[in-house]
Amino acid sequence: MQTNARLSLATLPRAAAVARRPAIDPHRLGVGIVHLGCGAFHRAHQAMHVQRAIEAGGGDWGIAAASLRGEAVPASLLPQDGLYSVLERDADGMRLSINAVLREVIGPSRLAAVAAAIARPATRIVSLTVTEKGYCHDPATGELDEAHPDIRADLVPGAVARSAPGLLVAGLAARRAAGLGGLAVLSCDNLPENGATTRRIVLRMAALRDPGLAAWIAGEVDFPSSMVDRMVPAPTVADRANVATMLGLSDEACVVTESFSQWVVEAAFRAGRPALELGGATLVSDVRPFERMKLRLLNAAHSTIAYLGYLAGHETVSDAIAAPGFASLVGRLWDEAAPTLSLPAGTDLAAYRASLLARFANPHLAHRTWQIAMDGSQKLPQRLLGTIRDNLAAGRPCAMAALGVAAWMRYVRGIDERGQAIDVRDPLAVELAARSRGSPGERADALLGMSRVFGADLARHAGLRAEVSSWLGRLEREGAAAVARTAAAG
Ligand code: CS2
Repeated sequence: MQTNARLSLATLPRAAAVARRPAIDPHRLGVGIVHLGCGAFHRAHQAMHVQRAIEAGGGDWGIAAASLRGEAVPASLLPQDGLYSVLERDADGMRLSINAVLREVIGPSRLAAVAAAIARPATRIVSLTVTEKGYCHDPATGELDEAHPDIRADLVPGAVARSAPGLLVAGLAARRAAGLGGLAVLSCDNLPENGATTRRIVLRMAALRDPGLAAWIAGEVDFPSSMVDRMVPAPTVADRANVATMLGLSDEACVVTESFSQWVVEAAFRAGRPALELGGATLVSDVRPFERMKLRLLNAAHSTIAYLGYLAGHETVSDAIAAPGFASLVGRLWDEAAPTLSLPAGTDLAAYRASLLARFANPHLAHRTWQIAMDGSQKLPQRLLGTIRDNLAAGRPCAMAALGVAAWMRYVRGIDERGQAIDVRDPLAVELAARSRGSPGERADALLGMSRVFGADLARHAGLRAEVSSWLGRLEREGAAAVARTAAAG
C-alpha cells in the first residue's frame, strides 16, 4: 500500500490544493501563549480561533502546547512541525484546514519545560483545556482537593509539577523569581465561572507552597473566564485514513469537528492578547450568562443523551437523538432549565435550542455516547445539579434532570442492559462502583450521599431522592429505550 508522506512545513505546499493553508509564516511566528492540554478539543477550537486572530490581527501569538497525560499527541505533532489538519463535517459539506500555530510541543516527560516557558518574557497568556478532572478540585464546591494524589505529589519540595494547578504555580513562581510581570491564565474548560474557579484553585495551591507567592499572583495575574463550544469527537483511525486520502499526506494529529464554533471570552488580559475578536471570538465583560446557558442546555442534554443513549444501545449522539422520545425528553429538560438562566441580551432561545438539536443530529460527526459519558462525577454538578438545586428551591419541576442523574447512576453500575461490562471512566470510578450495590433506592441513596458530587444538601432532599430512585427503578425494570420513549409524556 502506498504510504503517504507526512504533513509538515516542508510538505505544506502540497496540501494547498485541498486544504485551507494558514495565512501566517510559521517559521517567523513567535510564541506568546503556553497551553496546557493539547488534546483534540484544543486543536479544533482555541488553536483555530488563535490562528484566525493572528491572520487578521498579527502578533507573536504562537502556542507552546503541553500534553500532561500522554506522549501520543506530542509524538503525532513533533514529526509534523506542529502542523495538523482540521476536518469540518456537517450537512453543509466538508472543509479541510491546516493549523500551524503550535510552534512548540511538550510531552509529559518534559513538563519541567512548562514552567520555563511560562517564565519567558514573551509569554503573556497561559491557557488550559485539561477537562473538568484536570483541576484536581472538589466538583461540588470548586475548591482545590488538597488530598488529591497529584496535588500532594506536586507539593513535595523539589518535585517537578505534573498537575495543572501545580504547573501553573510552578510557572508563576518562576516568572516572579525572574522579576517579570504577570499575565493572564485563561481556562477553556466546561466549568462554571472557570476563570474564578481556576484563580481560587491556583491561589490555594500557591498558598500551600508560599503565601508570598499567592499574594503576588492575586495582584499580578488575570483569570478571565471563557465559554467554549465546539463538538469534537475523539479522532479515529478512520478519520486519519479519510484525511490522508483527502490531503495526499498522512496527518497523525488531525481532528474532525463540526463547522460551528463559539468562544466567549472576558476581556481581562493585562499583558495583551491576540485579536481574538477578529478570530471569531466574542469579547465580553461577563461570560456567566453565556456559560450557564451552554452548560445547562447543551452539556446537560449531552450527558443525559450519553447515559440513556449508551444504555439503549446507541453508539453516537446522532443515533440516540433520532430514537423515539429522545428529542422530546431533551426539550422538556430544556424547559426545566430555562427558568434558571439569565439569557445573554438578544438571545433567541427557541433558535438556540433548534440549533442544538441540529448539531446533535449531525450524522457526519460520530460523537460517541461513551466518550461524553466519561467523568460524570466531574460534569453533573454544572450540567444537571445546578438546575435541580435552583428548581427545588423555587418549587419548580426537575423530573428530566433527575432522570439524567438516574441514568448516570445506572451507567456507573458498570453493567449494561445485555449484562456486558461498561468501561466506566471516572476519577471516582472505584467509589461509584462500591456505591452501586443493592436496590435502586439503596443505590440512589448511596450515590446521592457522595457530597463531593452532590453537596450536603441534595442527599437530604426527600423529594429528589424519591424521584431519582423512581427513575432508577424504571431504568432497571423497563430499560433505557422504553423509559426514554415515554419520559417526556409525564
Ligand atoms: C461533551 C463536551 O464530552 C463532553 O462532555 O459534552 O465536550 C461537548 O462536546 C462540548 O462542550 C461542546 O461544546
